[in-house]
Amino acid sequence: MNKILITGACGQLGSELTAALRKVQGSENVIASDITEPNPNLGEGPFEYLDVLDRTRFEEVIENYNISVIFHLAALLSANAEKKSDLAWRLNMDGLLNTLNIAREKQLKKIFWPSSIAVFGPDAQKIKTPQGSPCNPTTVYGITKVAGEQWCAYYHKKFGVDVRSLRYPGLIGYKAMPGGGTTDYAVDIYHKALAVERFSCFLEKDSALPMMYMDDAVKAAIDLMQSPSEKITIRTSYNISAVSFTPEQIAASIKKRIPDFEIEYEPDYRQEIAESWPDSIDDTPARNDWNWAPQYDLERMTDDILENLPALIQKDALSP
Ligand code: AKB
Repeated sequence: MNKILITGACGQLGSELTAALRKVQGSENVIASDITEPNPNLGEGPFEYLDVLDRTRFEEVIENYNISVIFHLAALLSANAEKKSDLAWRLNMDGLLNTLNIAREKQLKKIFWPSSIAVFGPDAQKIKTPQGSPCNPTTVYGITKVAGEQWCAYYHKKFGVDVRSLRYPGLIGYKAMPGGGTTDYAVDIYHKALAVERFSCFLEKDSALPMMYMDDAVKAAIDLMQSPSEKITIRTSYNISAVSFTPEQIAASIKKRIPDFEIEYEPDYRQEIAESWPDSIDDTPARNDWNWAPQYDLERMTDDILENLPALIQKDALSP
């Protein structure tokens, strides 16, 4: 059984990926790590305090647990990266390079690293952006993701590191909150709707963005990592797509189930980031190479969140 390390495990994707991998691989084989306290969403299992910029400590954790696979998720997202560009470059680049160098030196089996639709900029095809569209981002986060993709392809070609990657769209889940992203509004909106609060959206009502429900995001990472190496023809990062919607469309989907829900639009600096990204993504290579297919559209996602989130909110309210 492979021993897996997840960096940034307390984040939005990390929490749910850790819990899912623990179910599949056994709790003791999945080591969660982060620079914050572990949260209950991770489930039972080992946790290590790990700053991925501390190479010595990183290697120590790899050795102590005999790790052979890393899901390296620790990063700053788009909105935060615009505000803290130095930190974004250091964390997003040096964290990845530490991971790739450790993988190379210790001959680890596999690495997963998330890229993003943020690799695309205003010159990319806006609708159904193909895999090979130009990657000329106008955001700090996008620049780190394009550079990261090139490092992944380089380490694979030059040193045989089996690193695999997905260009995630905005991820929507109800268990863990995102932080510092441009697509975060699509998570917050459900919380405000259930709290019967008027929701102020930081994007314009017609800003379409590619999005994905968390169950699909977790499944995509696991499917990609389980695919035979020879099936992986793209070593920068795969486009993957699920749904695409505007704030007005997600609000309408909620209003169908919560008729009193109200939304207003107060676009801020994140509007410019959103405008530089695609409206929707073409993911043909992922579908052809490793049979990628999403399970959730907007309506199914809204049903699932509005069915499960109330119980979670109540549990949180009751916990000390
Ligand atoms: C963000 O909004 O920064 C992320 C992303 C699209 O990569 N969710």
